[in-house]
Amino acid sequence: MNLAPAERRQFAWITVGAIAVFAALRLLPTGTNLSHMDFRVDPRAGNVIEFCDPANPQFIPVVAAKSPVKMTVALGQGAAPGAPGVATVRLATTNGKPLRVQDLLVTHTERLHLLIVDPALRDYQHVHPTPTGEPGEWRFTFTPRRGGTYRFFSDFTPAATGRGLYASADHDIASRTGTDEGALAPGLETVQDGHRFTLGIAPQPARAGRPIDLQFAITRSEGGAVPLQPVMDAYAHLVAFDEARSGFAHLHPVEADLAKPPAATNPVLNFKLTIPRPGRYIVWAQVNLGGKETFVPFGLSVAE
Ligand SMILES: [Cu+2]
Repeated sequence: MNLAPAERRQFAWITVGAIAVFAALRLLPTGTNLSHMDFRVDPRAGNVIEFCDPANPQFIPVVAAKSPVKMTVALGQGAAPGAPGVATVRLATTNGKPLRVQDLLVTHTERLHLLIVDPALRDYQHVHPTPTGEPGEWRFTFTPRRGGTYRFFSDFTPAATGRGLYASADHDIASRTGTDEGALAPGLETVQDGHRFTLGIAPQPARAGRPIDLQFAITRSEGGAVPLQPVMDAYAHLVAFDEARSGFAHLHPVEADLAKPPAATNPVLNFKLTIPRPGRYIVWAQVNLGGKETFVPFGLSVAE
């Protein structure tokens, strides 16, 4: 590049200007008033939630572990099986500081993920409450499909720590019918909405405390391309609950690169999971099929 002295000066000034703007932006506060100390849990409390390691996803015992964040859920009039109602979530640190928009980082396209499940693990919903403007208050429309004590698990990442954190709260939904078909007992293969969904498990049987490989696959019942599209920055999300709803594991495909979609006619996605206790688990898969959010349950037995 042959520049005249005037052009060269201009070039230098633009460079200096850009560096100054960058430095100034770096000095701006990130917006959060919370520090990592606000999310500290007294280690003497025991059973502290381990921060998650995305390379080795674990089952998180949210209920038993002491969360440094207290969560409550309030339901407005109207939330009944099949009928929508306004639900308000409040999040605050145990020392009383509200968790506002600027206190949470965006993870998987959202700041606050709520995983909601009924006692029978038949109605699983994944919602993203939006801030109301009142510090620490978040709102969403909730339509329970069933009655019973619903459990709401929140999944978020405080800006102060940059690490995933969890909290939970329960809320009763009065059942209109009073009938209960009991626990969900799905297998490892489900046909739903014109698609066949399978979950492969290795090794068989899966064992507590050992890494489990899950292989989630979809085919179209009539053949042809599966209209699989990303949802929340992944081609599929798997969430595993134990029967007691003591916590959950939230898994994302090993194939994390959205620019490399899985095979069109037979998409296969691999997941890794470690479950500490034996028992029966329900794994809910969430996918986007041609713009339609689809949820598919699988049963997973974990041996001693
Ligand atoms: Cu996810």
